[in-house]
Amino acid sequence: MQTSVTTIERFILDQEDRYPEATGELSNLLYDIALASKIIAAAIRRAGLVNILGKAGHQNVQGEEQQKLDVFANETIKNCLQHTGRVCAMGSEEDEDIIPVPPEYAAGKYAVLFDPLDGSSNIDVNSAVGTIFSIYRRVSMHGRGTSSDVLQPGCKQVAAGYIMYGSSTMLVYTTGQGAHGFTLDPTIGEFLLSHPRIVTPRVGTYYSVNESNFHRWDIEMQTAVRGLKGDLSDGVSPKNSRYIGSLVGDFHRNLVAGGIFLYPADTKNPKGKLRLLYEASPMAFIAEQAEGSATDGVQRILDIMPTDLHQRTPLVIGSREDVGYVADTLRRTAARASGPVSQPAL
Ligand code: AHM
Ligand code: MG
Repeated sequence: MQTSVTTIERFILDQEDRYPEATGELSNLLYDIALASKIIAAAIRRAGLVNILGKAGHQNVQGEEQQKLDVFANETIKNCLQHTGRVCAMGSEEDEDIIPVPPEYAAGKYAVLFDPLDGSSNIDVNSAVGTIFSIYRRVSMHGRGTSSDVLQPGCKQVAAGYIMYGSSTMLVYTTGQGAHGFTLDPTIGEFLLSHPRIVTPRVGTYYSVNESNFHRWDIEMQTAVRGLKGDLSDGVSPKNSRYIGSLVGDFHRNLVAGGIFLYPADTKNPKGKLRLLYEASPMAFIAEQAEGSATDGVQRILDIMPTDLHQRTPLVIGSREDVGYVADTLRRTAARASGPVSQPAL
């Protein structure tokens, strides 16, 4: 029987030891999130048994139907964070406005953004869902947090991660020292290090995109996706298609096995569907730490300056060379279309 394991607590502490000036607050904040995720994982596991599945009966700020587990996950994370004195403000996919810590609690030095239960349309069919989080150091000087604390570009994140509630529960996070993965051992209730320093292949096997939107994309994106499938003479070697419709599940598979995930802008979602602050930016931080990359098609995701808590962005993320291929193809196709020969030489 194996007796030497690395718990997430020990791993975070070991990383913190490299910084003599560290106060331990960020480490404790990460444990708080790990605790919240264990509570959510337990609820998801029991979901079919305790009749917690189904619609909560109202819509969230994006006009989408909330599931009961969305509400539960959102409340759980807020309850695990707001009283600790480590957080000044939060932002959630499920809340319209920023959430300053309640006045009865001390305000801390971090702002946390999260999507409490991403891919929740998958809940009723028992497929992978996840929690995504992003942490910034506060920029406001004192008191409860303000929108300036949550509206920061992704390159200012001090930590980010996701928890995938799949066949097992996994937590992947980065503090800028590589991306590391932990698997929850349900028998002891601990996250154990299972994927130290994840490095995603430079060229992936998979492409992941909702291809039912093909006719809604512009010609540039249609050309790039055809290239990923190997339909073009200047394309890449053909990739396999894999798409769950759950960002955490699709991203995680491609991170580990190599691949590219795309959620482009389309005529229905002209700015893309995914949210910059609590979906694209944290995933982009992890991708880059795993030697992958992320773009909106024009600029690096981590350089986008947010103006709105729930702002959306197109997202192309994953293996570095594949993301580069898509960005180049978008550029080249646009240049050809606006040049003297308007017909792309495919
Ligand atoms: P959600 O935050 O409402 O769950 O939506 C985000 C999800 C992502 O997990 C996933 O990548 C995408 O929406 C799938 O969208 P679609 O069903 O349009 O392919
Ligand atoms: Mg979401």
